[in-house]
Amino acid sequence: MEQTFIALKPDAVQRGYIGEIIQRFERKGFKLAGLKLMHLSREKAETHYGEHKDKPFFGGLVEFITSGPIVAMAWEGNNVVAEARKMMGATNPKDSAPGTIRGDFAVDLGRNIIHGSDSVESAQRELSIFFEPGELVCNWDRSTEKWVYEKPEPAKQACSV
Ligand code: DAT
Ligand code: MG
Repeated sequence: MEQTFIALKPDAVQRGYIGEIIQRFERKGFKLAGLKLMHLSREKAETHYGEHKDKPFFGGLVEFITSGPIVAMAWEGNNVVAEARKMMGATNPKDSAPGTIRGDFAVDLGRNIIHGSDSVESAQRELSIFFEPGELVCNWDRSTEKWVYEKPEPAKQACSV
């Protein structure tokens, strides 16, 4: 069972969309494995967005992501990394289809309200930046599991962080 890292950026928190966005992941059938409201340090922001450090928008991106509280989350499910990216829509909201999170809630590239890991490897790396060992909750039995999956897997006993 895969895990992904999702962050609701400061614009999502300020605009009051925490509940609505979380609801989309719940309704889909994904399972929550970690959740916290936090103010990201500059150091962690630079590590998280390290792949973009030579891009012209890097400074502004770090400023923005550290400008207010964010909601950091771990979500679990079959193919959740790719599915969450589909639910989020294209990076630039002007290209995000209506019905996607960015398509429905955002207009501007620099205020695109949500982050989601782009691969299983990125998810692992990012989860370990935002969550301390022991903070994720992987081993809880969800009573609806057999209504989400035809062949449900038992809850993970060991978390990835
Ligand atoms: P994503 O967030 O869809 O994974 P990304 O990793 O390419 O997209 O970029 C990270 C964030 O940086 C993105 O959510 C918004 C911002 N960004 C990307 N390209 C940009 C650009 N050309 N100008 C300004 N901000 C940009
Ligand atoms: Mg990215």
